[in-house]
Amino acid sequence: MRVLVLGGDGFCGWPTSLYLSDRGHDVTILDNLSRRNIDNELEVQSLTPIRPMGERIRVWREVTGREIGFENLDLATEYDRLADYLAELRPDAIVHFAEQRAAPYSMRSVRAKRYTVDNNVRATHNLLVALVATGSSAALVHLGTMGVYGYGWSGSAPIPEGYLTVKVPTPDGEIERQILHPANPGSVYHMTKTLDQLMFAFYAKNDGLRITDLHQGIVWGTQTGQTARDERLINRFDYDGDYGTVLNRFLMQAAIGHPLTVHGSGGQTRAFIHIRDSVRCIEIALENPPESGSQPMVLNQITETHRVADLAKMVSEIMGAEIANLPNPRQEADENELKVLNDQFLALGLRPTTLSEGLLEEGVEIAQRYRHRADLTKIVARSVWRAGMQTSEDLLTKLPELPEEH
Ligand code: NAD
Ligand code: USQ
Repeated sequence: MRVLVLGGDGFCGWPTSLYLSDRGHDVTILDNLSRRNIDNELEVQSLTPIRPMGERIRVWREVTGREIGFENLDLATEYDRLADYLAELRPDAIVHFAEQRAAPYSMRSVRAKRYTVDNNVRATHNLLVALVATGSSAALVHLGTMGVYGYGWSGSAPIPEGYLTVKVPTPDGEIERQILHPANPGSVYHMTKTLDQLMFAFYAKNDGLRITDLHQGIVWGTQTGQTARDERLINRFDYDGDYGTVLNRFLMQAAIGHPLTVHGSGGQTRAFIHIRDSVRCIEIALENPPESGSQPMVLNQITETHRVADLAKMVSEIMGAEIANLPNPRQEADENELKVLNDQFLALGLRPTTLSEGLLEEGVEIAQRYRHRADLTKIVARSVWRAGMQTSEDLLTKLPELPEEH
């Protein structure tokens, strides 16, 4: 397949691009490198030394003999270039990762809230209009989030895959309807993903676009079989308070001797998926697109759920790290239950890579290799959901010496 990967320079997009290229697909990346610019703005860098895009692609060619195309293009503001590009390239499939994806970043300032909405909503809408305008029949796979469902809305009832069957009372008795699961976003970022869902429903109905929306859980891990082939292909590892996600942060914190930063009591339960399963899920979704005329296909892209406090305990026991319970900068429930259905991916052949000591240790090893790149002032999360919420001071001022065996 000729596959266009939008946002292919990012944490999920880069390993996906390499995986699809390795599997024989003809891959072109479109990315405006905004994520690298946000690193500059936040004055923090990926813990792993990610290389410039040109070098990444050159090394991939050196290692495999395969070409990956790249175009620096802003989906949100360069509509005409996007439409020209789609008309010229005529992709068979498109994977859309290109959005501002950090919930804390989306809450940190008025500017960041507005940027997140402007960027994400316009990027997705421009893409949908351009597909229609160019008469493209490409299958679109979008990376959505488990966070569109919210946490705890349905108590301990399992979260279905996108749609909910409800009974509607009418004067003639009850009728049964399938509706999009009620949206219950917990941040401006998550809100943009709920808006994406409405746009997908409209363009699938009105224009027959073939859309799959993957409601993905928190992705953890760093390397895939492809990114590990050469150090210059290494994947991004975010650890800062805005972009670092909880399990990778705990692994990095354990690796550098920093206490594990549990927000509140750590009673929040979230869904997780390893990066290696994430790239495989995208391939499965590309191989199984919906028919034109059907509603967007929604798949829950998760393999397991865990409570934050349990993850901290597990990492602490394996690595001997301390646990720090910090004030929670987010407005979220102190604890929630979470059961999620992922039957479609399992039926389509996903073999889940669940959390294991070996994989956790692999994450810690990578973080240890690059611990000298860690900036201790960027670890505590300080973007608050409402003005006046309390955050912690830095927990460490100096990188601790590691014991001999490290
Ligand atoms: P990322 O920030 O590392 O990558 C996103 C990429 O998109 C970046 O390279 C960025 O430069 C690019 N981009 C953003 N706006 C763009 C625009 N207007 N035009 C062109 N390029 C643009 O994020 P990620 O972690 O790789 O996440 C990818 C997608 O998966 C996101 O949509 C995110 O919401 C979703 N997702 C991520 C996770 C996770 O844990 N990382 C979990 C669930 C869902
Ligand atoms: N948390 C801590 N300590 C930390 C970091 C986070 O206790 O050091 C807690 C948070 O308070 C929250 C939970 O861990 O309760 C998850 O936070 P996170 O930053 O790991 O994940 P989240 O903000 O939900 O966002 C990430 C991705 C986003 C994706 C989402 C999937 O950044 O792109 O959409 O995971 S999901 O969580 O399923 O909605």
